Amino acid sequence: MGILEEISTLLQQGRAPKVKSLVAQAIEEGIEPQKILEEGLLSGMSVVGEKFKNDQVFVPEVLIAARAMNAGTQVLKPYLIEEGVEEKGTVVLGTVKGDLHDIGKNLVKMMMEGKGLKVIDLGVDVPAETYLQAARENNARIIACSALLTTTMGEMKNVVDMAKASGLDVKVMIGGAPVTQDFADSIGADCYTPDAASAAEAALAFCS
Ligand code: B1M
Repeated sequence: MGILEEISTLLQQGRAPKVKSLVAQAIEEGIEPQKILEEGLLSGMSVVGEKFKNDQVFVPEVLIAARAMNAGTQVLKPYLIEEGVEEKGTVVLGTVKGDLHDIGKNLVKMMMEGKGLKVIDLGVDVPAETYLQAARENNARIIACSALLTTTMGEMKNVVDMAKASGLDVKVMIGGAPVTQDFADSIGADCYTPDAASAAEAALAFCS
């Protein structure tokens, strides 16, 4: 079994310390950090997601896998972000109200910081008004919303509507597994991106 496949398997088993050390080993072996993220960590997490959907694993197993995912991304973090880049703008980021998923959001944060953007991380379960208040207080150019549940995506419309009504010069970016370009268009969001790396690119473009 190759090292990336091994990382994926160990992540599915929730073996955080082992995932951490294998990610470090993969870096030492010269494997691209982005490849380790996609073909090791994210690939393992997607198997867990499928099993979760089919009732083959349950919340505790998913949480343990999520912990292993976080252990791996912490090792990757310094390699995914460019050092010494000057600050290019401020982004207010969070997972929308009612939604506690934060792994994707944390990846978005990591990638945005890697592009030299300052990220105010509001965490999870963030009401629309909190995004707006934080954007105002921090003079942010962007509000970035993540949602993983079809039941919480609707909160993004509240953020867009409040941002428009506020008169602030702020763009609203959205993303997360159930979110699509069509949905973004339907609620009038300024930008949808399918993954963390393209979210960071788009945010930088808005700030430039
Ligand atoms: Co939940 N969960 N979960 N869960 N969970 C999903 C999302 C689900 C698809 C599983 C399934 O059924 N297959 C399903 C949603 C179904 C739906 O809405 N249609 C689901 C459900 C139902 C639930 C609960 C309701 C389960 C229950 O309690 N019965 C519950 C809800 C809790 C709540 O939020 N109120 C719940 C709970 C949990 C855990 C707490 C156990 C755990 C979260 C732990 C944590 O986040 N700290 C969890 C997990 C881990 C998952 C799965 C397995 C993995 C999600 C993940 O982290 N993926 C997930 C299944 C799946 O997605 N396949 C599932 C890895 C992550 C990197 O991907 O977040 O999509 P993702 O981010 C991607 C892109 O989407 C994008 O960038 C990343 C890639 O680069 N992206 C953005 C994300 N945000 C972005 C923002 C952007 C741009 C791109 O711009 C701003």
